[in-house]
Amino acid sequence: MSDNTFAKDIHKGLSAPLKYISSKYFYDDIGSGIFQDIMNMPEYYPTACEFEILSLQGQQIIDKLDFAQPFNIVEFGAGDGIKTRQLLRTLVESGVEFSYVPIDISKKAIEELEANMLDHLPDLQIKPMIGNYFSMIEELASSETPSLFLFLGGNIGNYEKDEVNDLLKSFNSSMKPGDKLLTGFDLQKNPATIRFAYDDPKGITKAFNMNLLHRINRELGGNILTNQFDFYSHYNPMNGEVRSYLVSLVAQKIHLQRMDKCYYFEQNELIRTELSRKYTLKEIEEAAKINGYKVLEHFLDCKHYFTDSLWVK
Ligand code: AVI
Repeated sequence: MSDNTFAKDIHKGLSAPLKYISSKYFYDDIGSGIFQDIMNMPEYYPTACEFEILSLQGQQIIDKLDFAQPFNIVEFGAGDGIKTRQLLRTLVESGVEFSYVPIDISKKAIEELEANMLDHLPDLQIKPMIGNYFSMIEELASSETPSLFLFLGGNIGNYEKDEVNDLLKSFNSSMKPGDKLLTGFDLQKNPATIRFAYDDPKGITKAFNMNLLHRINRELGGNILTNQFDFYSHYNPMNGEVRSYLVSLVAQKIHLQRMDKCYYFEQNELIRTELSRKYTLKEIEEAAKINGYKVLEHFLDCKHYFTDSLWVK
């Protein structure tokens, strides 16, 4: 992603009547480090839940695939790959013939992932692809080899409803009949559990959000006084949405040197930063149906907090 896209998106978001910054901008090097800290927090349960599913139910997931060998396991946005590694280990140890194809836009992320996977699983066949999901998935669709696509980590929760449908439809249009999709969905549960996961007592999630302002200062020559902003996050159990915001504590003007532009804030004005939607199993089944998939099975953790849901085209 070029700096120019960042500058344009920030300008657009801070000029909108309801200001926003896309959550994709959380993940610069510093933000990715803070996200690792979030995944290690006791309050942030999704990581441990999905780790449990992929460690303990790998064999059941594989049995459900019903693929001729060899096949591909294609992963969108693999991150550090620790959870995926649990599933891959089960496959390697049972002598299944498959290739692991992680896709990421960042060359650095892919190279690190490849080295790390091979450190732990030296017999793994890994064929990394650098680029955007859709062009890569089309390339894979032209081969005869069946594929399981992985979209893990609950990342789907960060998309608005219409974006979710667009994404699932685009995946579907590039999949072959019989290809499978395994998607991680965080489930609705006791609202207090969700609230703590997104507003932790140590302020790590706050730092994750504040890094957006630091990033604007670093990359766009901003003069933002970050202590003039606070973080606010809210879970609405009526619709399953966690919405996160930055709040301007005072009426203020910020200047971004890179674009030579000023942006004005009223006291208590919000910047929307993130949606983290929590699903019910019924909503997941509806999403599968309207986007051209059949649900094969929901693989749940023991607390029923999270599911990796396996669908077939
Ligand atoms: C990456 N994504 C699934 C995380 C989530 O739970 O929405 C990002 C996150 N935001 C705050 N904490 C974690």
